[in-house]
Amino acid sequence: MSGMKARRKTPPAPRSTARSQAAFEAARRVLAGGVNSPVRAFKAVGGTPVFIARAAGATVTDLDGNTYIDYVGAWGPMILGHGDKRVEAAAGKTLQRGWSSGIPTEIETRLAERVVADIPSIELIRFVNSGTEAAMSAVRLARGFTGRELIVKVEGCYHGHVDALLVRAGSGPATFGTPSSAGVPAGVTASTLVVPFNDLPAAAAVFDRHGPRIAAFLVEPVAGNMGCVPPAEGYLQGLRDLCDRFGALLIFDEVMTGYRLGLGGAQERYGVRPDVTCLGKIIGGGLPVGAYGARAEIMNCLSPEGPVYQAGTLAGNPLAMAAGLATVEALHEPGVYERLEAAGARLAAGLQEAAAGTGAAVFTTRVGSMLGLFFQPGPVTDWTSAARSDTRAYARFFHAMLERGIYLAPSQFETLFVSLAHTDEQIDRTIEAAREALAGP
Ligand code: KE4
Repeated sequence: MSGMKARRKTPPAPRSTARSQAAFEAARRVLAGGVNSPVRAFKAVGGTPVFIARAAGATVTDLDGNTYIDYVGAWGPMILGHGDKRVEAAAGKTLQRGWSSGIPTEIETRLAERVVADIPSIELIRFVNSGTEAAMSAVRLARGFTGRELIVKVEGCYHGHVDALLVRAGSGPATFGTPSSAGVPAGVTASTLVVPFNDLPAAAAVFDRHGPRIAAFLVEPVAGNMGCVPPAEGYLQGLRDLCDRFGALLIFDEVMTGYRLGLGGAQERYGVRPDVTCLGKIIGGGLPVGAYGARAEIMNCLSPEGPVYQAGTLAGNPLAMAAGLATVEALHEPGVYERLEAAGARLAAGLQEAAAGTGAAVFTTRVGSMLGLFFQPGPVTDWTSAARSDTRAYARFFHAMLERGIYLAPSQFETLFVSLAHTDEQIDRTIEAAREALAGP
């Protein structure tokens, strides 16, 4: 790739989006904002969202027949690529046998056995229906287990739309969170403290001040919701040490990193064991799922064994379990994570070269097959630095890439995901498109 000159720009062929436009208008008449999750509405990048007709391998195709190389991958779950036949077969078998009973099924045990064997810190697990539920339940469990009230979270980390975790950091290194959403009473976030990512002194300060009252420190071990921001050297171990010193639980939100960064997730990659792990996304193979797990001493506090309540009509749903188990089993095949690493590295190197070749101020980050693309010189180490990104430049880039058949996250503050289905040719096509897009009109 090195030394590739920016080829003469070939303006992208005109792309019809009439059917997506009509679909969005219809959706807006009956769905709040026309979507079932805000980021999908393209508000952060402008324009009208495309509606997908089908997805296969590394691509998605919209209602107007435009096909895109997809780097959203359902926000992480589709690590095998779309339409994986192993997952389809497993889900199909479950559909034939009956896919929802509210009565225990062995498929729940099978997936739990896999996760317990793979994730170093988990002895017992509980499945729920989303990452939000996993984080919400993990926080309740930590408070129930420790008998303490305060939760520390990291500014810029996202753990789903849990009232107590929808908090904006105030100014200063360690502040009590103020609600970042309407409808969340101040009292609900009054027990949530917020510190910057990758700032051990700030974390130590909050423990020095409130340590005996802190139930848990909750963090994404690799931040994926401010863009992709890796932990600084020693940061995760430092949090581990602080939690040990003050008797608080360390909760890793691995909803995104679990099975993304390896069979043992970020905790295996960085060699730091949390007390509680949240999971989601990949373990459902693209169907609704979440989970949280810990050593038995903690999990046995959960109802029906213990006093901490949590429940769910569709928790452990056999269809989601089957899709998740097929996905996780496929990830055990030899060489899988080496392929993901190589694909991620190829894309990151190509994007860096494309930016350098056009003089665009783009700072890229990568951990495995998770990539960040910040429109600024960098470095990006936390939310404050991430927020300096030129979101208008990102929006222009997003649309320029969309016109060239590349579907990126419709927000600067998301992570790009490479799957096992992305070929070198598709990655190189993405890099070429980026070169043209960054070169500007
Ligand atoms: P869900 O409730 O959306 O399944 O999971 C919440 C969640 C928890 N923890 C982490 C680290 C997460 O990344 C998420 C959800 N991720 C976002 C994308 N950054 C989901 C996309 C969306 O909200 O539409």
